[in-house]
Amino acid sequence: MHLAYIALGANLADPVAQITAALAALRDLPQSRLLRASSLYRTAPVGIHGQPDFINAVAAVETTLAPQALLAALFAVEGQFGRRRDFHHAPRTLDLDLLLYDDAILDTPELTLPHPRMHLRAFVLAPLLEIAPDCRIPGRGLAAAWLPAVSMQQIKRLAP
Ligand code: PH2
Ligand code: MG
Ligand code: MG
Repeated sequence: MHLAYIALGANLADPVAQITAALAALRDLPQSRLLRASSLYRTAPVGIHGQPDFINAVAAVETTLAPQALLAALFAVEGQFGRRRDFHHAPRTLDLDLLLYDDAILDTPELTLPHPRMHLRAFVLAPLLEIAPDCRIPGRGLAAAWLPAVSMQQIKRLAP
């Protein structure tokens, strides 16, 4: 069994409904079990301009899928949610990013682990720390130690 963390994000077409439905879809991932899901967070776009706010969350999944197979399963769910890849950082109905897979460090064209920008994003760190307060990012130490550096990024936890 392996432990993976997945970031969910959406900023199109009723993103609260998209992320709620996506969390339900993660329950149906093959060879996997959804262990925990964070609250939903409303977050200002990071690194992109002139787009609507995002809804973000993080989920913990136990899986026997290898990292590449898990990534393929996540892409399949994005497809079910009508994700189109029109251009880099296009607004999206659903983005599922593999953040962590055990303490794997991996750098391939298809997949980089840990996710290379996760420690710079409040919209990842806050929900991740909600469900895994002691989480470590391989090569970067405690996830919690990165939170002060992103405190200017606007994020708001939504009432459950
Ligand atoms: N995803 C990005 C880029 N910027 N900003 C927020 N707030 N939430 C996201 O999910 C997000 C982003 C690329 O995937
Ligand atoms: Mg992303
Ligand atoms: Mg993505």
